[in-house]
Amino acid sequence: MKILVTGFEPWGSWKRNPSGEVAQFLAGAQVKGYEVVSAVVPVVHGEDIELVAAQMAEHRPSAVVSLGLNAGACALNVEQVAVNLKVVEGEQGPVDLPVVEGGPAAYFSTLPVRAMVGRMRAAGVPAQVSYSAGTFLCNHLMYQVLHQMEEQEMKALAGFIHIPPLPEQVVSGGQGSMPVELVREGVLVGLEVVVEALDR
Ligand code: PCA
Repeated sequence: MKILVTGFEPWGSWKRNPSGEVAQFLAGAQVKGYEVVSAVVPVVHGEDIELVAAQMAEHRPSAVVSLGLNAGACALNVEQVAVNLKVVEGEQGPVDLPVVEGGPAAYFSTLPVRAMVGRMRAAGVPAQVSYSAGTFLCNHLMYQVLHQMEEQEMKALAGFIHIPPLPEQVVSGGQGSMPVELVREGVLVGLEVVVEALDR
């Protein structure tokens, strides 16, 4: 029994991406009888879901929990919803495109979002429910994973957690920040709640 935890590679001016670092760190962890497998995903539309879909096919995880950096986050943001919208830079400015042509407007996370936030907070890790995963890669990956699960009638749970920058990254544009140890602890507590939901 496995849980797939994904994070992203550094991109643009972000020379470190704590989401990928935490995903990597958690590889091999045991959460109440489930083994964590992890993947670090490139910040490229298309390559993100390609890699995660391959990991899903290989490991057949019971849950997919994806992590991503949000420069504006001051707490772990457990995402409630992924929308069928990606905003890309065109020659004349931003362009709105669907993540999946003809797909539903949105998918709700199938993780126990509110319970995860409650348990993270009880463990002393700042956390909140978030109602927007943005319109970039993180929302894109969350939407695609949920879409594939729906299309392929997979029983697995899936969702997304946005994490704040590292304390050292506040100078490079971060608003909030969180030490990586605290992020790991919060994500682990969140995974415990996910596993409890699976076993129910
Ligand atoms: N955060 C970006 C993409 C990669 C990452 O870690 C996002 O929020 O879309």
